[in-house]
Amino acid sequence: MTAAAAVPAESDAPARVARLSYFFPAHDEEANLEGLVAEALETLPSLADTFEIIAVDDGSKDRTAEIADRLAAEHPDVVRVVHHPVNRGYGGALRSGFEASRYELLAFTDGDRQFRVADLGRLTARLQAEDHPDVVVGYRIRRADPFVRIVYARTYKLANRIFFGLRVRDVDCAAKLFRREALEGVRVESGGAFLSAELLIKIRNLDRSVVEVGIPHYPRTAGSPTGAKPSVIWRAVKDFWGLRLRLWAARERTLRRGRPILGA
Ligand SMILES: Nc1nc2c(ncn2[C@@H]2O[C@H](COP(=O)(O)OP(=O)(O)O)[C@@H](O)[C@H]2O)c(=O)[nH]1
Ligand SMILES: [Mg+2]
Repeated sequence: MTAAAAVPAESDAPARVARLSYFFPAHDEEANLEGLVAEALETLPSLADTFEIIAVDDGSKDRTAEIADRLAAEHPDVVRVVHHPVNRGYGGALRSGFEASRYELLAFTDGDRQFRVADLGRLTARLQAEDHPDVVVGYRIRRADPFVRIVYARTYKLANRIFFGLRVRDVDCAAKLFRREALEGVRVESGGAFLSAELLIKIRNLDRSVVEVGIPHYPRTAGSPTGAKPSVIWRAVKDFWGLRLRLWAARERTLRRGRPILGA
């Protein structure tokens, strides 16, 4: 989606960065949380000189909140938790992750262990390639989800392309890396799953460069997926059309709506 066509998708630039905030949304992820934080604690020292791990507990009803608080108490310098007393939705959880992040580079994955933390190295390496992109987004090399999800995803991708001109291979791939400057001045409105697309649409509108890198994806082995619940899809459809119609009606005003993604 940028003028980066001449640059190879994978990069052999060094993956190590100075300071990285890594966050993930967790909604009823008691079976994944501890393992994911352990994986991050083991991996991130080889990817960043300084890092923080932020779990966003989005009104979980299982033991996610309690486990997250314990992990933060055990690793006070590096593990932090944001709690939402009431569930806000995927986009709301990502927003809290962005707002809580303190470092110059911000990365997230999902909290369900469908990505390996070590694979964020593919994103950090690409960020440090010669063309110096502002944002690196993953695309799932072989998506490990049921067929029906792949059909939904294709339709969604096409709709984003037609109605927003968004040309990314995998809009919803939950492995993304941002330079803080790339997020400055970006305001978002969605609280649901449309946030990932909205963010890319708005970043692109500011002419910041977004490049893509392939990333392995694994089946969920614990907990249950909720990404294709009718309520989640309905909310994304409403947010999608809400943004599209408002952009047609009053483009500049619409771009000023919403909250700054980095917080007020
Ligand atoms: N914030 C938030 N996150 C959620 C919600 N439902 C799921 N998640 C998280 O979003 C990530 C992806 O969810 P998942 O159900 O695996 O969706 P899928 O991979 O699209 O099927 C996981 O980290 C979940 O914990 C929700 O209602 N709110
Ligand atoms: Mg998942």
